[in-house]
Amino acid sequence: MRTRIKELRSEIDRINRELLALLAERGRIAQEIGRIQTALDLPHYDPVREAEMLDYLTRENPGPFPNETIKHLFKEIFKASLTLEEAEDQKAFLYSRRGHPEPTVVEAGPARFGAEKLVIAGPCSIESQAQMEETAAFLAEKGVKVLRGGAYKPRTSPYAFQGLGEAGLEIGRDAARRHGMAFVTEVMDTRDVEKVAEYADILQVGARNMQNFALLKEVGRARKPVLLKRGMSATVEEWFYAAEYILAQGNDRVILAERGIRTFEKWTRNTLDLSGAVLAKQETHLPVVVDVTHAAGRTDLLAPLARAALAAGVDAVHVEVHPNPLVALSDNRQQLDFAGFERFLAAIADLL
Ligand SMILES: [Mn+2]
Repeated sequence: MRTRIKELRSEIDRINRELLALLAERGRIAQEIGRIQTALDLPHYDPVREAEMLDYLTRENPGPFPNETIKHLFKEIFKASLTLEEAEDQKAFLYSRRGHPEPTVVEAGPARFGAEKLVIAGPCSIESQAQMEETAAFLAEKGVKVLRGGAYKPRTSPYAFQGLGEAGLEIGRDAARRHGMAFVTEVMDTRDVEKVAEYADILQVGARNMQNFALLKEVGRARKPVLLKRGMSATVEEWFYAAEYILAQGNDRVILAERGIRTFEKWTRNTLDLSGAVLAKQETHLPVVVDVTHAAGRTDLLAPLARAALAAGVDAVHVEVHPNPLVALSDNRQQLDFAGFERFLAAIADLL
């Protein structure tokens, strides 16, 4: 009896190998179909075709497996084939590392994103010439190469401080220039892109605008690097597709920024999705920034989160710094004062 089991098992092994060869052949044919569908702009998933296949498979099922089992097994094969077809398309995405293995370096003023570890720092909002001058002088002295500051503020309440607008842009640019820094600031409206690009070295698309496709196309046409923040409820895939909108317009200088996503957690303002940031490094060739200020929303977590992000391989960390956070016109509970920033920098210095 035992020899019989051995014999039958060697039969099973032979059939397994035949099934494997057949699956491989099926996979290659599915890939070929996928390539043609892509060329013709046809969808890969065809529910009618799947229903037809399941129909004849169950009709011609000789047993002993019941039809439900046959359906289940073949549905898995269909799903695996669809994944293969979609993986082929990934190569065509401009953001994808598959078609662009070497990392992209984005230069902005003295900063080289993707080629060196960087810190982006500055106040949430640009409030006055004195505030920006004081902050830029302090940060430049600490070796920070990129100055941030918002002139157009997307505020949850329409009655909250909305930013200084063009006057703020001028203040930010001048402070950065005086101290040899690059200036990054947010643009919220397609009508402002040209104007903001005159002042900024890097255009920021904020989390709330990540799927503002008109804005993405407009900054895609601008001749300035773009810092694209991930939407607070956006999947990693949606974030990459947003980058694709910019890249597809011919602007290849895109920097991705993870800034925390919305979860059920209440002790932090958002939840830092470090796996999303690492995926961005692995799946795309673009530089990746982690914004610890907006991810945590509390100053006591900034250094540990920044350490984790840098150790995980991201290119830069972003942190808000204000000469006097208590009187800041926005985000006043999460910005660092100068002494706090010095401690922050000391805590991450070995990873820069
Ligand atoms: Mn802020």
